[in-house]
Amino acid sequence: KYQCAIFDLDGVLVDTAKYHYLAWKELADQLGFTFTEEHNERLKGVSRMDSLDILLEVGQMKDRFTVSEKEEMATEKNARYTAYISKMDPSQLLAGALELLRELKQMGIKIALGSASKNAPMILDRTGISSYFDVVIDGNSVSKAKPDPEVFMLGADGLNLPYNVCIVFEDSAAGLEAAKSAGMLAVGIGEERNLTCADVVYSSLEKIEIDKYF
Ligand code: B16
Ligand code: MG
Repeated sequence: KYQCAIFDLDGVLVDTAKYHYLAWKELADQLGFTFTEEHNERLKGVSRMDSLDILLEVGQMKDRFTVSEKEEMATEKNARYTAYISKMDPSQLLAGALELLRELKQMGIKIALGSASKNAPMILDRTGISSYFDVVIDGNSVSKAKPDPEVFMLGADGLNLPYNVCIVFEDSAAGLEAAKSAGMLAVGIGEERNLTCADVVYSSLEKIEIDKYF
């Protein structure tokens, strides 16, 4: 049986992809090209600066800007994004998230966050779930992005637990790959066809048979 649950944030506990999309789309609009929700799929689980590179590639503007211009664009995007997430509340938790966190807590299972987002603390706070986490690893604490396993390894290390007693809940292919290379059980949340490297896939957190794992 497993002793620790490590959660990705965007796409697993909350749906912030829509806010990332709106904020990136405004930048694309300013630059004069179309950025669709389908393009936005490519940004899931990817760091802020890597997301900007993908966006500029979509607009065929990849090599047109200096590093400091790109930093400025990312800062503006983040200001728009944080304006959206500062208005979030607990009703925006995804189906089954709160119930699962509660049950795990009651069972004495350790809970960690393993997110690429530098805004994770604000999102946890606004949705009222900060207190469930024994350790929070986010974009502020990692040096290597998913699919590198660093983010999940730091979570287990922070709890003094071996990697093979940890389960990772993830909605991105890069995150599942990261979980596998850390030697953890990789549980995909979403559509099976997008998450082929998962050990098992559930369509939502509500569907997880908790007694099977803990
Ligand atoms: P920020 P996760 C990721 O969070 C998002 O999926 C991704 O779209 C975003 O670019 C990244 O965080 C960085 O976010 O700009 O807030 O630092 O899925 O790893 O929880
Ligand atoms: Mg995610």
